[in-house]
Amino acid sequence: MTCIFCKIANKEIPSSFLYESEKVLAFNDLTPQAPVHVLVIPKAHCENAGELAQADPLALAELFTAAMQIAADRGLDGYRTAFNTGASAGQSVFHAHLHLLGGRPFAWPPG
Ligand code: DGP
Repeated sequence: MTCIFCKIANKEIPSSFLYESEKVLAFNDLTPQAPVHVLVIPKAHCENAGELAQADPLALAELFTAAMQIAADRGLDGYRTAFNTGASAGQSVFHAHLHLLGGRPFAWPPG
């Protein structure tokens, strides 16, 4: 098992979780790009968001409800969610993960 997020999900790497349910986990990003930068992942391995939508649509939906709850817990009045899919779009970890970013202004369109 070489997937780093599977290792986190399997508790092989000690991490502190901001949210945990049967299907989903959330933890702080190692290289935060905003004052709040949380990754919300399915526990089961899936390469990207589209594959997760096919494999387990309820888990995909829960990534968003978990993000909403964490954003409320952190007092964010707005936040950005993003999935990078494929290396050309900036995906570097090939286990689906929702980025939850907040605590600073965000430009649109994103870079
Ligand atoms: P992406 O580039 O969209 O695949 O995002 C991967 C994110 O995962 C990136 O922001 C850095 C983060 N990351 C990579 N390895 C680890 C890790 O071991 N622990 C944590 N907490 N975050 C990680």
